[in-house]
Amino acid sequence: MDRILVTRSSMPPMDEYINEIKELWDSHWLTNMGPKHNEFRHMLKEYLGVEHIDLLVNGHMALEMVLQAMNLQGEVITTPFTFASTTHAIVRNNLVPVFCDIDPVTYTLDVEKLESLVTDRTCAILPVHVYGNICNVEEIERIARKYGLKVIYDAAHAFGETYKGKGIGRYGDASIFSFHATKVFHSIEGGSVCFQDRELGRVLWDLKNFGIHGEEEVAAVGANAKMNEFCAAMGICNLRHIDSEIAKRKKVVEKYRERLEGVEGIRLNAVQEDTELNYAYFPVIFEDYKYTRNEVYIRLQQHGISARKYFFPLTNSFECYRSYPTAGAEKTPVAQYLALRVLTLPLYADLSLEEVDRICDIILK
Ligand code: T4K
Repeated sequence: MDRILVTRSSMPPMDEYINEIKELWDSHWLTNMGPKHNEFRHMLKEYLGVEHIDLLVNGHMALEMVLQAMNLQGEVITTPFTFASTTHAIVRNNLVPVFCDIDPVTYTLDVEKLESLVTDRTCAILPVHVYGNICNVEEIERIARKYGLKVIYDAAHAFGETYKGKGIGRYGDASIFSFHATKVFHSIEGGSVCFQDRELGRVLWDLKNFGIHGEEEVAAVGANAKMNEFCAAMGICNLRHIDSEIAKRKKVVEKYRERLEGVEGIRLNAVQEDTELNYAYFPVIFEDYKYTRNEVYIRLQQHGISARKYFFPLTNSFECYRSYPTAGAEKTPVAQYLALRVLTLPLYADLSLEEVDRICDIILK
């Protein structure tokens, strides 16, 4: 039997991609904001229902560069229950991460604990819509306004989601999406920043392309974080199929829920109101279940099934963050509790319902 991995990249029909990249052979134009890049950007703007969007080489650089573009200094309040990228982006901008605990139901920043972490050094809040669970955007906005803080959402998991009928990329000062191969929607590698302020967009554009304004003019100290034409072409193809991919994922999630909902000791992701989901991940919390999370993980491995401990360890327990005052998993007990008990089960559009049954049989046996 084939191994089942935690996810599998969606592939558009090969002919479609070949058709798309044939133009690249004809034109010899491969990168530097070519026609595919621009077409993809317009398509995304429409699909995501955002005001402004720019494309970057990946989700991480989108986050790192938007923080840089904001020219922030001081402390950034963030969650440790995330992929390494979120915290790294803060630190690589010479900013200090201040770790806030998470909400036990949504696993996103606990807004009850957020305000007490604001100091006169705080410059921004960087929450994560983890697993596609929407943060408490209203309360985060209220606190940010009260203290004059920027809000940058790591929406790497929340592509295409809406909250109260509004594209999720429209909340905060900026939101980043990841289009990595493992995501609900991908462009092989890729990412984007959605933002409200045109001026921020101009600075970001400089940062991603060496600050070049013309053949003889370099106006800013930029780097290179451009999306190439092959990635943009993949994004264009995948975007044509995104709705049916999400619909297929929904069926997989419904099957998991049917099998696992109500089982003693197993907690599933809470259903949020006013939210249109993308079914990015299927996290399961094993608390007082007859087997521990690690036992389930190993048992699944023995059957050729690779579930993942997203997100364990917490980023505030990484060796490289030891010296930060708020580091230490014990300081964020809810996040620590969940990180020790969570397993994200395999989920992708082509995962068959029979395979979901097999995974659930192994877990429940
Ligand atoms: N913020 C958050 C909250 C994030 O989760 C991420 C990325 C970022 C920011 C940064 O965005 P990017 O710079 O990556 O655009 C994966 C992804 O590499 C990473 O993008 C993602 N988060 C993270 C949660 O998961 P790994 O180390 O678990 O990936 P890997 O190589 O073990 O792949 C997982 C499974 O995916 C494989 O078992 C099989 C499947 N797969 C993988 C690849 C590479 C495919 O089917 N096709 C592929 O090409 O990090």
